[in-house]
Amino acid sequence: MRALRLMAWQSPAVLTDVDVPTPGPGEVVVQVGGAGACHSDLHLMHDFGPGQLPWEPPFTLGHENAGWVHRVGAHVSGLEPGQPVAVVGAWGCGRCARCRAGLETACERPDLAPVAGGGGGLGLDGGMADYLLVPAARYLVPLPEGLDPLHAAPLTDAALTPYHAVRRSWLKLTPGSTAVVIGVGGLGHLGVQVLCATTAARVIAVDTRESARDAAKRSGAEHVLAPGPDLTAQVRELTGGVGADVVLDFVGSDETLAAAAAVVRQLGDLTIVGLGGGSLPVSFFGLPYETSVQSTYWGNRSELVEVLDLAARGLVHADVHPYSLDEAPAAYEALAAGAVDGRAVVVPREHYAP
Ligand code: FEH
Ligand code: ZN
Ligand code: ZN
Repeated sequence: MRALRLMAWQSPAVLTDVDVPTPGPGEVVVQVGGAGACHSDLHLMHDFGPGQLPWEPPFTLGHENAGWVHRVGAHVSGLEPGQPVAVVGAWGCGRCARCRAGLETACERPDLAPVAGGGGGLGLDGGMADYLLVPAARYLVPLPEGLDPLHAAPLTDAALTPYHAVRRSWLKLTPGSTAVVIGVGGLGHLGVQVLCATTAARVIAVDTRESARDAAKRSGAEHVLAPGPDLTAQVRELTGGVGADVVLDFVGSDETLAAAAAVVRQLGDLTIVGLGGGSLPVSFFGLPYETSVQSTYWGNRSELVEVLDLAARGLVHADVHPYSLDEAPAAYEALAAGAVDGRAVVVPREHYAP
């Protein structure tokens, strides 16, 4: 089968042929119907080096996947060939205290997991291929009626990550509150939708690109702003001088984190979602009183079930731009050039083929 593989750090992914996987006991082979192209993959190709992550290339990219059950291994029940499924991305050990609580993104026994701190497309072969080997049936969630793998794939990361981040701040996103979304790209546009679908907050979206600000408006943002020297004053004017209760930085650069710190309200949450590599000095008087600065990482199976429900009801909808598997390198080139509004999704096949 064809696969887009990261052969070495700081090298572009290459399309090549590999064996079709066969499921062992407890495993499932998924026929891929959608594999989202994530900015994190660009970091894998261009920024990270040996030893920086707990796993090493070569592996097939694609950690945002959906498709159809193709073959199940011994002892697997409840899944049938042809059944449309979303793939839970973070593959923990399933046995430690965190995994037993359903928090596999925080697995504390990486030595027992299929891959330490990763999953398909993050250290193990992912979904940028015709088939994906999933090590356990619990990493699959049947799709609700009316949702196809092409539109479900982005929900497993680009929607799940913001959903998990917003969910952690739900108590602060009350009527009268304001949320600021910095960066309206693949995750940010869905972050706006998640805020509008699950909270009473007014949403202000910030992006350099007019097309992204338009996408934010379509997604429900009440105000859209361009970053710049007036941003802090504009946000403060829109919030009666107090700032935003929750700021979600989907870029994570020095500049965007500084902008986030300048607009967050006392008692607010400043959540770092993007992997931009930026940092933010945190000190008692350097931020408004009782501001919580936090990172956030992906989301878990139970949250994915909730996100899929939102999508099935039309409350969240990924703007997808499909690419064939042969066009996958071009998808990442467009992503790197900032030319993708919504989410680029690689589609190895459009329908299930037994
Ligand atoms: C990928 C690799 C490392 C950290 C975070 C990520 C996200 O893209 C997963 O959602
Ligand atoms: Zn990702
Ligand atoms: Zn674990």
